Amino acid sequence: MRQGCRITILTGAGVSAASSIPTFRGPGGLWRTHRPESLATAAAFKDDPKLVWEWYNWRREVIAGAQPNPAHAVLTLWSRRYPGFTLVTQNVDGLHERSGTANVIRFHGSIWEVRCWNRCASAPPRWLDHTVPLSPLPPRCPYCSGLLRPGVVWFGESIDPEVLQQSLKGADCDVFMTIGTSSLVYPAASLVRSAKKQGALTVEINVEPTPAADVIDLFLEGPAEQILADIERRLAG
Ligand code: BJW
Ligand code: ZN
Repeated sequence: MRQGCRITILTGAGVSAASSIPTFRGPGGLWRTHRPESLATAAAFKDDPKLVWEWYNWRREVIAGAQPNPAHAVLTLWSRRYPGFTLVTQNVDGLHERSGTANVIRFHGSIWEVRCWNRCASAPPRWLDHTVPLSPLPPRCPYCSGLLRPGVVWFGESIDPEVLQQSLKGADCDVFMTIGTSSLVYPAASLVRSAKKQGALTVEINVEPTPAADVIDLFLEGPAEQILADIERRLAG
């Protein structure tokens, strides 16, 4: 990680775990009796928009009360130090941006954005709404009175083509780190594979191994907030 090194980072829910935001597939990942996988789909929203919004409303409250942790802080330092730095995050919580990280690509959108479910002609494609809690639920489009939906990417939906293109560009780097993600969800999980194919040194930081193991050069086992702080201490010292 010499000066001038092109570093690209992929983050997942594990990076926000130390900010007390539950991961999807770890302890606390279950909401009421529902698995996130069964709520994060357009079909679930169509079926019961109020239920899906209750889940997002709850998560918005948790996130609004959370603070970025030392993992976010180290990545913010690196984003200022390394010219080619790119951070692709699957997280919708906005904690990287709140921590001040430069060059963040939001792969799965933002929980703070809303969109008109009907894509009505009068509404912009998406807009910010920081209201916590949203009430009444489900919230309504101010332009057509139809439903609003969260500005996130659900299963079965495509990644914004420009976001995907920028992320794939980021995979052409010297060091690619995949941090705090289960590596189960595609196409995000393919980025480390693309980086490896293009000759990057691949590093994984996680409390347990993931299916990315076969393309990982260096596995650092432990909490991201501790390991990143440790790497930064060694770089600085
Ligand atoms: C710590 C820690 C600490 C804890 N320190 N670590 C190829 C193969 C198979 C399937 C597919 C494929 N290509 C596409 C698919 C289908 C699907 C998919 O991937 N399915 C698989 C699950 C089987 N993908 C899609 O549908 C995607 N779209 C797409 O491909 O479009 C083209 C297409 C269209 C139509 C049909 C088919 C294809 C879209 C995926 C969208 C995912 N959306 C969500 C919800 C976002 C909104 C919201 O937040 O509500 O994104 S699902 C959820 O999973 C969320 C997350 O960003 C994502 C990843 O989760 P993440 O971050 O990995 O969290 P966890 O909880 O799983 O893991 C946490 C990790 O942290 C663990 O490893 C812990 O050990 C670790 N950890 N504490 C370090 N302190
Ligand atoms: Zn509308």
